[in-house]
Amino acid sequence: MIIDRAEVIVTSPDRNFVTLRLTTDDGLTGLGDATLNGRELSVVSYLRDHVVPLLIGRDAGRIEDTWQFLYRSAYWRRGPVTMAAIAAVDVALWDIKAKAAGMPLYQLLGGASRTGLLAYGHASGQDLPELFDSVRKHLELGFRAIRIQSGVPGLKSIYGIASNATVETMAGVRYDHEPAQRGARPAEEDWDTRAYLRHLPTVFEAVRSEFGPELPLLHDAHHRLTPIQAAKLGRSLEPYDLFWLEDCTPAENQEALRLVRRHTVTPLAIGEVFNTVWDYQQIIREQLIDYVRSAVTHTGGITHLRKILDFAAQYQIKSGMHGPTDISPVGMAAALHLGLAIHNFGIQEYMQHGARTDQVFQQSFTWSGGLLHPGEQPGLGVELDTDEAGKYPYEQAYLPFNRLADGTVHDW
Ligand code: CS2
Ligand code: MG
Repeated sequence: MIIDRAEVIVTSPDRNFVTLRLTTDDGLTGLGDATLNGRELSVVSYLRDHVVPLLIGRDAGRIEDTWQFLYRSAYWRRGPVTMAAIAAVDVALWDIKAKAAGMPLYQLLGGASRTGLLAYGHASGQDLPELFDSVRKHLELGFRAIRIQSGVPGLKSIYGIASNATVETMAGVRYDHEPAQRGARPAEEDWDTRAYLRHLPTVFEAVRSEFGPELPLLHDAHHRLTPIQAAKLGRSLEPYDLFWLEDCTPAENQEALRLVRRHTVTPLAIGEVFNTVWDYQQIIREQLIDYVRSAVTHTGGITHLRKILDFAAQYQIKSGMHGPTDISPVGMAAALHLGLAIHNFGIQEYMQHGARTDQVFQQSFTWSGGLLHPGEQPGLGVELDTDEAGKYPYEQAYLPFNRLADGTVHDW
């Protein structure tokens, strides 16, 4: 199986997506997601200008060798652009190998370790009534775990509140929050940590009294707190028994989590902006997190993320793969196949894509009883309709950024 064609397909049905499609000399195709939100074209160039010329003529069956070749021969290692490009090649090759074997990819990865994948949905609201309404909508959709994001009095617009952006999904339900806004410049948002720290525990108190103690509840602090503020938040949320508190503090300095861990037993999830195992070494070895948040698309593909999760398993740390709308249906399918096969699966994030996106990407995953399953099609189970994709050219879009009241740029 020799790779004799490699295409980088950019489309923007409901948002921008970058997809690599590899075709072998015997006509098998494989897809890989290379979408890096707000910086999509950098990965397109990395693939088109530097990687694609190296793939033509290679043996499609040598996945590990191709991974090592792309990682080591680049000389410049790691980083979001490189690891998204390598991820796309890796997943496309796994798709081809599973198709050649005539089986769904999870079977090639060792078979199913469970009947389906518990997934969480995004409930949000500017205020409690809107939030409660969103929780009820997600329970009606079958979600058995829910992420709670709330507006903060005094702040105009903050991360995660769906009412800020609307796109109709297949099910006609309001589209979850799409952070990247189309336009020539990133939107500026305001932030006040003390107001947030005062307000959030009251939100969880209200949600627990409205929906009871059982429902698994998650929250994303989205990298905005210092370690001691994160410790304080984790402790103040302990009475509400969160499934996890995510990205409580920027984790470039992995040591920062020691301070958080010292003060709270609220489970911690980190890693969606990480790209390699080296970003996790200390926080896994020192048991400073409970969930690995990396997505296949941003962490060097199935080949590399599986190694991170195998490392994490030694410390009883589980997966909590990133699954927002900027992970394409191809990246999502890869996450579902890997998640079904590994033992230390924790939970899967599931934001529904828009109706146009579902036209461009034909998918075979299933959603029932609050569980996702990748389906039984050979390979990933996703096909890309090139003509449909061609209808939606790339549109510049940026993630917002934050400024504090005194004008200081802050983590968004
Ligand atoms: C978020 C993402 O889903 C999440 O947990 O952190 O929505 C994140 O903001 C986007 O993926 C950024 O592109
Ligand atoms: Mg997050």
